Amino acid sequence: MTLFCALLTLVVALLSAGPAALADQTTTINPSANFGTWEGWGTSLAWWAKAFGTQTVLADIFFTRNSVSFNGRTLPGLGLNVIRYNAGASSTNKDPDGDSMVKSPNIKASRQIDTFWPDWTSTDPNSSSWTWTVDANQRNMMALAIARGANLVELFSNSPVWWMCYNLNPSGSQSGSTDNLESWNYDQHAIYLANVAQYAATHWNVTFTSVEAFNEPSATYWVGPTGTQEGCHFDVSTMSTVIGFLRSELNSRGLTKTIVSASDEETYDLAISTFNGLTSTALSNVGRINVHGYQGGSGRRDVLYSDVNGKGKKLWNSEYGDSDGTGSNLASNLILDFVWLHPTAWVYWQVLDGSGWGLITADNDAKTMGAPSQKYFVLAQFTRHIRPGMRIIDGGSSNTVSAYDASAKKLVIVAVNWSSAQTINFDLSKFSTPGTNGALVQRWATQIGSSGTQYTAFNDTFISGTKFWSNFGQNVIMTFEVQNVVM
Ligand SMILES: *[C@@H]1O[C@H](CO)[C@@H](O)[C@H](O)[C@H]1NC(C)=O
Ligand SMILES: *[C@@H]1O[C@H](CO)[C@@H](O)[C@H](O)[C@H]1NC(C)=O
Ligand SMILES: *[C@@H]1O[C@H](CO)[C@@H](O)[C@H](O)[C@H]1NC(C)=O
Ligand SMILES: CC(=O)N[C@H]1CO[C@H](CO)[C@@H](O)[C@@H]1O
Repeated sequence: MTLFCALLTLVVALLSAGPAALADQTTTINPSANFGTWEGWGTSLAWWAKAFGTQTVLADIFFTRNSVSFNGRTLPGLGLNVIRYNAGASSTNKDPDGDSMVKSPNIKASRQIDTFWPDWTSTDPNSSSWTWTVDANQRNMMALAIARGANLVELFSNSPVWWMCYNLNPSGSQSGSTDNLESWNYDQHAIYLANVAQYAATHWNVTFTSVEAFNEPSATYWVGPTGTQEGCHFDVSTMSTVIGFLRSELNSRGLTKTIVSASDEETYDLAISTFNGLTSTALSNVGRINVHGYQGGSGRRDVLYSDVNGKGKKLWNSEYGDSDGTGSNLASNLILDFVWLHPTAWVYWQVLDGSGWGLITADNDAKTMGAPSQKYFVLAQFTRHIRPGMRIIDGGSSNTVSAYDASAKKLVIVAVNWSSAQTINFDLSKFSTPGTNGALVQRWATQIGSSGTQYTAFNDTFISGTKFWSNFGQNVIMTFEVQNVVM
């Protein structure tokens, strides 16, 4: 770089750095957008519920919005209302041929979920081929969640029961890229899930909203010999066949209102190709598309939304997880979902787990619990305020999401500033009544990072004409509730 260029760069930098750092951002909330009615926030049960399913304090923390005492502090309950119950694939018995399950040497005991159908002799759930006493902890947490208001309950499978698999290993096929469900067991996999759904209705007072037979089925990493979880690859053509069996097995048990969801692919892009690869018959039997959020900041969320919405199907982000305890990845990916994917529900994978993955750090094998991470409070900024029944509207910028509660005339805004501290103005002029001039706007703030403010409430923000504003520190996420707003 020449001296002249360096000087010029310095001058340009000085000129732009000053005003930009002080500049306000204005975002105009657009109430005419309608991205659907919010159905809820959730978590999968599975491993953490197997480990901690008897702990009512955890049910209070995750499934109520109460203030809950936990390890000497008070936590704002997250108010989750969606749960996913994992129908297990593992057991230790011998089947009638004398075969037993092949277990990957790498799978932790906490990730092996007991099956209700350990022996293929009979499909009759009343027969001795079925055992309904296993998996008591996960079932207990499901009951605790429902008693606290969880109202959308999905039954899902990570792998068919081991004896339905070619290699008897519920962690996947030998290569990971081929089907592991034996072709003569397609209907058995459907019978398994339909029987669990029916038994739950008659014996557990649990009505599953939906049943999902696959988990990240196009992935090639469900390798049995090295696997660390239950998992199974399915070709798209196999998915179409199994979906048909599942629909008819549910129907024949009178569960015609229980929808079939599919296909819980790992990424938005795989979800697009699977969605477009299912037969039209299979698609007609699918009531909702589930996708996982592991593509992070990439992938065509917009294309998936338009494909799924174009066929009149609902869309959920049914599994999101990351190892970033600061909440930065969660906030940025969740906002991308609101802006581009438009799911009507959003489900965290494991609320208790190790190394940054859990909202509360925990070891599911040692059965020890630690502290909540900043990520817990970042998620609270959304889940405690954007509630089931609200209409998802347009926050007007890539860092703002917004929802509207027509019956309460309440507007909710969640916004983040990823850069240096600045003021963000929220322009409500597109509402016929943008709140009351001078009225209080309640706000809550959480510092994205390794420490800092955790869902702190403030009463210091007021409407001025058709807008209000707030001063954002760097990487602070805030939620605002504006009353008396009319579209
Ligand atoms: C199982 O037994 C119960 C009564 O104990 C009965 O209502 C139910 O229909 C039976 N299920 C099947 C599949 O036979
Ligand atoms: C069954 O569940 C419903 C809804 O979750 C609940 O209202 C009802 O009280 C439950 N019935 C029993 C007998 O527990
Ligand atoms: C803010 O005001 C509301 C309504 O008056 C009240 O319920 C709430 O406790 C106040 N919050 C704070 C942090 O003062
Ligand atoms: C996402 C967002 O709002 N970013 C803004 C944060 O603040 C800086 C200025 O300090 C703006 O330039 C960014 O656009």
